[in-house]
Amino acid sequence: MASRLGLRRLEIAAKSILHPTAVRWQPSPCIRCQRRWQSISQKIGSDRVHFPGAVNSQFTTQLAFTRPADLPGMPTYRILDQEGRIVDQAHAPPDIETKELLRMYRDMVFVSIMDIIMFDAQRQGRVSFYMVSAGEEGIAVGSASALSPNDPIFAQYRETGIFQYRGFTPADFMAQLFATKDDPGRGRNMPVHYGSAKLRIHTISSPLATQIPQASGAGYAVKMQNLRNPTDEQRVVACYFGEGAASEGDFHAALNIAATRACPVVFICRNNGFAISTPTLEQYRGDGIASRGVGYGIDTIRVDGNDILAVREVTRQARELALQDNGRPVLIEAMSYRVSHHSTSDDSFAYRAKVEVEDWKRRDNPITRLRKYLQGKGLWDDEREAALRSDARKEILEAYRKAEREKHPPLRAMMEDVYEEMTEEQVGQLEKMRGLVERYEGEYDVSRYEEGIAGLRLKEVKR
Ligand SMILES: Cc1ncc(C[n+]2csc(CCOP(=O)(O)OP(=O)(O)O)c2C)c(N)n1
Ligand SMILES: [Mg+2]
Repeated sequence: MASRLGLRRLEIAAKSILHPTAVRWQPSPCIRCQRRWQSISQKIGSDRVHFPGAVNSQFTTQLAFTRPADLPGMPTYRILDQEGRIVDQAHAPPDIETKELLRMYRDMVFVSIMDIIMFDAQRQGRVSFYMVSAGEEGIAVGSASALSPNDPIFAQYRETGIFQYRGFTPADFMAQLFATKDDPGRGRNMPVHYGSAKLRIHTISSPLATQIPQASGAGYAVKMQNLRNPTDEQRVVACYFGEGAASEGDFHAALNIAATRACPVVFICRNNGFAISTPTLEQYRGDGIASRGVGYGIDTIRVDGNDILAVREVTRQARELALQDNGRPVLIEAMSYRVSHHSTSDDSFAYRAKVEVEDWKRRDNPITRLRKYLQGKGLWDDEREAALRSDARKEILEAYRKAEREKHPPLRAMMEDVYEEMTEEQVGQLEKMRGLVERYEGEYDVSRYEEGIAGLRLKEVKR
């Protein structure tokens, strides 16, 4: 209770900066407490008692368990069918400029081509690891296109399309994948763990669900900023995760705190049917991840993740909703199918049939769906397709070849940035390492690191 009152005080403080005369901190109870106190006075003969823990529950004499199997599944919103046609002719499709439609298409194609090239690069031993987002490009690109470029993003690892849409260049991707001196993470992360302060995308974390409570916290900070600076652009936080990550405790804590503190966070779950080799049937028994949002009192929608127009429209409206009433969370569950192996370390045909994958590839794919839509509108043809693919390939390979020749950051970078200044222990370890490399010259190839052996020298260390 003490911390809740503390947070409430903070909210009021932010409001009082905004409207100095209108809001003053008073030790009055928070809205939830008021509601609870009001609930004590009940009308005699009422058909419900406002229990503080369930304020709108009617009395019944029917003893019946609520059985999930009897409830209808949450519907899946879509605009386009698998042939790229508008499903409901009575509703005009969202008004999206041609330039934007083509940008979304190009970005999806770009990511899919980079995925093929880099998957092969791993197989050739040129990068240590890679993860593709085949079949899920529409979720990343479509949702990113509906956010403001200033909305902070927390992502998992299969949302390369977000980086592409926000302006990551082929050189940026390659710097991270090849751990070059130009990687802002200074080569200290596994490939595909991109991050960009400039593009407001927090660095990807390997431990699942790390980013979800972080997003709720950032959502609270953004809420305060929105309240304090009402004439500035009002922002939301976007948070992506897989349905597998939603099995982590962090997911539940994050959604609950975002709901109770009314944080403007758009949670976007990619439900692609698998957490590595575990199919969704073995991951949960409820109605997907969407049903959990409702459980936490969060406005929720399920969308066809292979329909980029639907993903974009749902995200656009979720963003608007998230900014209502000084902020509130929204959950989107985007349905798709993980066409690829989980990563380069996985062989998915050990646990699923090849024919199932081939079927999904052929039957439904966000790229072909949008392509058909564009062709139907006369905005795309085979010639443009060939040019796009060839240009993207050229651009990626050029950046790839350049990054492959680039040096890694100096070896001391592995110790830097942990603390503002290196600790004595770190300095000692650095010296020890230099001693080893000098002693066993020939065993360690340090030529691929900037400054070579000098990169381990103490005089270079910022202290
Ligand atoms: C805390 C934690 N547990 C386990 C893992 C190993 N792991 C990496 S990815 C993954 C599957 C995640 O599935 P999902 O969230 O559905 O994302 P998808 O790979 O399907 O995109 C697992 C279990 C991990 N990285 N972190
Ligand atoms: Mg998954």
